[in-house]
Amino acid sequence: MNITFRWYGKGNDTVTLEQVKQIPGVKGIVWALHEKPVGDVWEIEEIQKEIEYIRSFGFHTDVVESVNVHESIKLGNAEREFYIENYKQTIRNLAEFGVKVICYNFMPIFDWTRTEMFHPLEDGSTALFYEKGKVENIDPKELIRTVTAASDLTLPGWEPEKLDHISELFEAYKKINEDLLWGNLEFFLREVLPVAEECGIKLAIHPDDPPWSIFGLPRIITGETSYEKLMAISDSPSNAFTLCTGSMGANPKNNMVEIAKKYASRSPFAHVRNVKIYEDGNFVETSHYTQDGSINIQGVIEELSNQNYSGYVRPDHGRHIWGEVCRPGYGLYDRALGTMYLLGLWDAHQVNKVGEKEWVQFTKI
Ligand code: DNO
Repeated sequence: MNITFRWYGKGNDTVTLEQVKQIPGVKGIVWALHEKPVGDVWEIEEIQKEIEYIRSFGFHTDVVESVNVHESIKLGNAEREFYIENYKQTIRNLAEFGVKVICYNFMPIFDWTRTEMFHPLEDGSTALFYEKGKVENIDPKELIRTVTAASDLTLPGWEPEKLDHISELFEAYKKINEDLLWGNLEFFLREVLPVAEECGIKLAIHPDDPPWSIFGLPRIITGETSYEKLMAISDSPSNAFTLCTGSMGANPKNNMVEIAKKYASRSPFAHVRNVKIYEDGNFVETSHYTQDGSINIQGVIEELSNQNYSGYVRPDHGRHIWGEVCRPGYGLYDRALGTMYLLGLWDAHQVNKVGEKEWVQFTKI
């Protein structure tokens, strides 16, 4: 387990790399060029600048989250060829700097979706909240305004410019059902996977968050069946998954321990976080601690440890605690606590597995 921490860039994050450096066990920074418009090529000089800064703290830069996919590719329209070529060039440019994993998603229009960014929890902290009934009734434009108003910083997937094209996009997606979206994903993968493979990069698709259709838009990366379908598209080692316990696990039918058991070997990257799911389908994000939510985080880490998982793992969204003012879900404190929980679970399981004597040697390596 190679522990990483997501960071949004200098001037675009309330957390500094000096602070991240003090969280035990963090080896790498999960990064992206967040200022780049979706679909533009990430140029060598821009990548180099970001990477050099992160590496100057002794962190690796193996994982990028995300290189977002332009809507034309998801819609399969005439412009997709252009954007696919750009995507390929970005992959090649990232490979120049030794990037190993690119996380991406294939959600139409909206990325992660919540109705409240700072929902009060019983312990006095706040967290991201999803109210099913609200999403069923709210005007999507209103939701974009609510989400983007929550922070002055860029929120990936929630670019305010989206508002300018939202009606056109909804109109275009009227023609796209799940099957067609799968077809467009397949087209994209057939184009980019050979390039990724040649570059030694894994393209790790992120599950839809939440893993069900919203606003009548199709969502297709929702559970085990989606993984089976993805594997049927291509057996390239670059055709990979991002295992996200909180996204896929928001549907209680998805047993994340079983999913980790089956698909961790196809997942070079894992997001580990907890959510508390209510009977009405609402959910709230909690601390990473298993007992605080509905997802068996302990079981997931034990499963990864069983497999001696060597992929990249990051704590994911946390609560906003101790008065921290930060971007929604991405404060320092709760993700630092989450990191320690994940490492604790891992170490405890590993020690049981190999025995105290070997463990001591193992940690020395
Ligand atoms: C939200 C994140 C997502 C994720 C993308 C991956 O906090 O989990 O924005 O990065 O969906 O492409």
